[in-house]
Amino acid sequence: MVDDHSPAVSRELIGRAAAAISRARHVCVLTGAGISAESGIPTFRDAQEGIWARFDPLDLATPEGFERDPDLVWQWYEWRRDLVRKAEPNAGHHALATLARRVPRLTLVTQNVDGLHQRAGSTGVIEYHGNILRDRCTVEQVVAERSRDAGGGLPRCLGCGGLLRPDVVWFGEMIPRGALLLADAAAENCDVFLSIGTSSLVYPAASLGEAALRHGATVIEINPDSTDLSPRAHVVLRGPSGLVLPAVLELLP
Ligand code: BJW
Repeated sequence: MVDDHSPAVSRELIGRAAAAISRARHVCVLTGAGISAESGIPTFRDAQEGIWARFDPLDLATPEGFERDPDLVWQWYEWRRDLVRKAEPNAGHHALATLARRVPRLTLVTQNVDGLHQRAGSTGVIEYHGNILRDRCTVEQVVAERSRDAGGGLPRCLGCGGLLRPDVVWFGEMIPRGALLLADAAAENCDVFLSIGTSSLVYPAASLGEAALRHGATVIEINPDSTDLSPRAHVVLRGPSGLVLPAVLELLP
């Protein structure tokens, strides 16, 4: 099946990945924007479309960008929220939800803010960079509801009237403490670490694969392109996760 669409991924490599997973007591999975690409959500390194083509998403996803032009940043987030609401989980998300039932323990850490893993049936997902569908009050620093009388202006907090922002982690901001600790522990204690659809450029998420390597895990990468992690991974499956993950599942005993 994968061979039809993705000749670079041999059955032998898929078999090696499946064999490592079938022996594992604890599988830790880190996903990035690439796993949602097949659901129609652009990655951060994809060329942006339409009016967003002029902007670098990595500039918009910063506290400085929001301070400079909150209206622009909100427009970008509203556009992405709309994409996320209309998107459906793809075969890669579904395969990971199934995989969790086929191994003794699976920890799923996602850098994605789209909630598609949960919608595919994954539970206990560690949202490392937050969730785009939630708002946070910039004054109270808590998840907040929107005031209804914003009058077409920027969204305001129902409780205190403060400016709202998306409840996500921008560059220069700390990862939520609980997510950081749980993800570190999983990376350090797993037997198999799966890095899926991430460029492995953004830290501290990118350090999870490095921690897994240091602690002796078998590291498997699924990505159509090469990343900084690729030369150190034990198995590299060069293909789209929506094709590769179901093929790995098929070969599990
Ligand atoms: C497919 C596919 C298919 C395509 N199938 N695959 C050195 C050490 C430590 C930290 C730093 C450091 N230098 C700088 C830093 C700080 C910074 C950082 O890492 N910068 C780098 C650019 C160098 N990190 C931070 O600021 C983090 N916080 C932090 O470090 O706190 C401590 C601190 C505080 C104060 C000062 C200093 C330190 C926070 C990072 C927050 C990142 N936030 C974003 C936005 C989230 C909200 C939103 O969505 O709007 O998170 S940016 C963006 O990057 C987003 C992503 O989650 C993240 C990672 O991107 P990802 O998922 O890898 O996507 P892409 O687009 O990069 O790659 C997609 C991949 O998919 C590609 O490889 C494709 O090939 C592949 N693909 N189709 C499978 N079908």
